Amino acid sequence: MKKEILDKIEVKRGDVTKLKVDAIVNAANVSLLGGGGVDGAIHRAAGPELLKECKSIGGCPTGEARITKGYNLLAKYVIHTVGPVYKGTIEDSRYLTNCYQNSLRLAVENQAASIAFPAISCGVYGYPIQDACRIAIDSTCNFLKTNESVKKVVFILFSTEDLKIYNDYLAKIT
Ligand code: AR6
Repeated sequence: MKKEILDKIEVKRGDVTKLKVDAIVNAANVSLLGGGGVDGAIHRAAGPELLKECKSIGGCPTGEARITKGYNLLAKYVIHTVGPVYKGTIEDSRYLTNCYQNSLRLAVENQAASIAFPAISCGVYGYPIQDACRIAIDSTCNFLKTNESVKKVVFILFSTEDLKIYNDYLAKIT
């Protein structure tokens, strides 16, 4: 992968709700009405206005994305995407690829130059982190090849194990 693409990617350990980027991505569900995991953390940190705006959207199909304001978060926007519940079929990877592409597309449309992704589908939804990591990085790199307005993509991982998987994959494609 070209250096100028990889230079836009940052991988780190931490809590996505604490990041000061233009947009953070939420691993939501089709209702967009909140839940556990990173979704719960984002709603708690953003405050009740976020749920109000989400209710007005009326849901989001798997693989698609919707944007709201960030309210009490440091991020200006929250991009809510719905990852697949892992079943071990070919559709899983297609849906997960769509999540990354559609989230990045919304960032571009809203002039968000920096965006942070948690590991979509890798918690409750059971996606194996190794496979999900490859999809996250490959689909992001492909997107960045043709869209220059996104300057920085952060992959924020909750555990050191997940962080290592991302760093190892990045090293492999460098
Ligand atoms: N910052 C960064 N990563 C986090 C954080 C955080 N604050 N909290 C958890 N993670 P999950 P999913 C990691 O389960 O698998 C919700 O109930 C976590 O360790 O949040 O897409 C929704 O409403 C894991 O690696 O999302 C849906 O119903 C990753 O984020 C369902 O869960 C994703 O885990 C979505 O499941």
